[in-house]
Formats: sequence, structure tokens, C-alpha cells
Amino acid sequence: MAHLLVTGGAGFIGSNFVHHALERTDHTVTVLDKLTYAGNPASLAGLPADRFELATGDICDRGLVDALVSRADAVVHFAAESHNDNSLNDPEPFVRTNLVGTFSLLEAVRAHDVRYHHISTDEVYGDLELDDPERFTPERPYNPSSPYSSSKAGSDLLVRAWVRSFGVRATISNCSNNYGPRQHVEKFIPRQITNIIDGIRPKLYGTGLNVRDWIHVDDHNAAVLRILEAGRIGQTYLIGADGELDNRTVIEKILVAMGRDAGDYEHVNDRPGHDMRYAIDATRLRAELGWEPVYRDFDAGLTATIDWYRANEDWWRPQKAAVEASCAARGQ
Ligand code: NAD
Ligand code: TDX
Repeated sequence: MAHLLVTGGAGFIGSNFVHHALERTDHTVTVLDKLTYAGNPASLAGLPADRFELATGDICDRGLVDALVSRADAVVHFAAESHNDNSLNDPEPFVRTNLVGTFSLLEAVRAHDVRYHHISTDEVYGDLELDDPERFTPERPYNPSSPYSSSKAGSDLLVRAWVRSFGVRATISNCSNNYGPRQHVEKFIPRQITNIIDGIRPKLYGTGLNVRDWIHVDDHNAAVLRILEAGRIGQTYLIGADGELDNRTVIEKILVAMGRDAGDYEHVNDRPGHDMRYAIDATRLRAELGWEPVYRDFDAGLTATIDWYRANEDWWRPQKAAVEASCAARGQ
């Protein structure tokens, strides 16, 4: 049994991680979360009070972080500004939270010699052409495109330096696009599901030929638990489930699953600098740690996700109007 400090645990992936870890292990968990627009305490409702607590605060607060890290056996760092479109509108919080926040955590785990796992994204590698036979591997040079992905790339490099220079016991994982319950409605799949519920036509950026490599959030989190248990210190693990689909296909699948015509969507302005394709080669994770995805049927996972948004309108409704207003301001 261990005590985990989970940053960003009120967000999409972090909250699913906390549920997953409390169900499958006997660990105890403290979540540190600033409860920004993206953090929702309702995502942590119903967790056992004797094994879970929420500390509301900022990962950039060195004193708070030091105190929480000092009583943890391991830190799992999910907290971030996570939305590319927001980073194009206002990069400042991305630099602060993703870079300065990671620095603050690294200094605390260094001071207290606490195991650290750093959650990152495949977007640090930039993008691939549609017809490129290669996929991302851990050896690929970093080449991020957006303020979001460059701030995540910088945070990964801080971790690598703290491992090499100070002997911090850290691992890094870079995962592809997640889907599942409790994802903010600003993101692609929840935005389209909730648009259809609201009688709004789904919105496809640009041509919609851009490819994302989809993985269910529980498969991501099972891999993170496995890395915490058995990952090699200093190692980078890529997490992906061979789920490449173009955005147009995903919108058509959502429409059909919700009983609508597959062509009932509209093209809107493209994202500036829009990455064309991401694709993960997860060989190291599979071979070294024996991880395999459980959710291999995207259509089934998508249907369950649609059901979750239908059943949990109270959870997403308060965010929806603001998201649509900011998309409309960008012609999206
Ligand atoms: P999210 O935006 O849903 O959640 C982020 C959480 O971090 C929120 O609860 C927010 O309140 C909290 N937070 C933000 N700034 C903070 C601060 N300064 N101090 C404390 N808490 C703060 O994000 P997500 O989609 O769950 O992503 C989680 C992590 O996974 C991020 O590091 C992201 O880069 C990474 N990731 C996401 C995906 C994806 O598909 N969503 C894929 C790969 C990697
Ligand atoms: O309304 C939309 N229409 C649309 O066509 C939205 C919101 C998005 N898109 C497109 C843009 C992307 O090609 O869908 C794709 C997915 O978009 P997002 O959900 O914004 O995700 P992406 O930019 O790919 O980044 C996500 O995966 C990697 C997460 O937000 C990141 O945190 C993670 O690192």
C-alpha cells in the first residue's frame, strides 16, 4: 500500500485515474488540484473518505507542494493546461502551469526523494504526414507545434534533466488522444456529442482529414499504474492502442451512434498550425511491462461514452454555453 499525490485529479484523465487506482489497489490518494475551469470536484464524488482527500491549490505554490509531497510515497503529475485551442488564444497559463508547475513538483520530489511519474502527450513529437509509414517512438526528436505541446515538451525535458543531474526517481509517459467519461466539453468528442444532444450540428475543423490515435482513458490509466509499479527509472514510455481514425470518420460514427444522418455536420475554420496526424508505437510498454489495451472496440467505447454524456447532463451543462461562445468567436 502506498500514498499517492495525484495532481490534476479533478480533471478528465486524473479523476478517472483516481477512481481506477482506488478500485484496483489499496493505495490512498491525495488530489492536488487548482479547480480551474477544467477541474470539477463532482468527478471525485463518492470516493471512500478514509482513502481519499482533495487539497485545493496550485502546483506552482512551492510551500504547499513541498508539504504534500513530503507525506507521499509517489507523485503522479496530471495537472496541466490541456487544450490546444486555448493555448493559441492565451499561452501564458500554459507556460506557468505546465513549466513552472512541473519545476515546483520536481524540486519537491528531489528534496524528499519521492518517486515521480510525469504524464505527457504524444504531441511533443509534432505531427506525421498521412502517408508516413512511421509512428512515434521514444527515440524520435521532439518537434512540438503549439504553445500547449511546446510547454509539455519543455516539462518533459525538465524531468529528464532532474533525473540525470539530481538522481530524481522519475518516469515519463506520452499518451495519444484519450476518450471516455468526464472529459471537458471543449474537447472534440464530448463537444460533438453534446452539440447533437443540444440540436447543434457537429463542427469539423478544416478538411477533417487530420488523424488522431484514440485510446480509452482506462487503458491509459492502467498503463500509468503499471509504470508506477514496474517502470524503469529515467525511462520514457509511449502509450497508445493502435486507434488511428480521421476526425471526419469520428464525427460520422458519433452521428450514426446517436441516430442521425452521417453527413449532418458542418466544416468550420481550421485550427492554426493544426497537426495532421499522431500515431504511437507502444512496443516498449507492451514488451517491457506486459501492458495491453482492454478497450479494443472503438465503436463500443464511443457508445458507452455517449451514454455517459446523456446520463450526466448535470455534470457538463454548466460549461457548455461558454465553450460554444468561445468557439463561435473563432469561427469554430
Ligand atoms: P484536463 O484539462 O481535463 O484537467 C487538468 C486538471 O489540472 C484540471 O482538474 C485543472 O483544474 C488542473 N490544473 C490546471 N492547472 C493547475 C494548477 N496550476 N495547479 C493545480 N491544478 C491545476 O486535462 P486532461 O485531459 O485530464 O489531461 C491530463 C494530463 O494528461 C495533462 O498533463 C495532459 O497534457 C495529458 N494528456 C492528455 C491527453 C488527452 O487526450 N486529454 C492525452 C495525452 C496526455
Ligand atoms: O470542435 C472540434 N472540431 C474538430 O474538428 C474540436 C474541439 C476539435 N476538432 C479536431 C482538432 C483535432 O484534430 O479534433 C481533433 C481533436 O481535438 P482536441 O480534442 O482539441 O484534441 P487535440 O488537440 O488532438 O489534443 C488532445 O490530445 C492530446 C488533448 O486535448 C491534449 O491534452 C492531448 O495532449
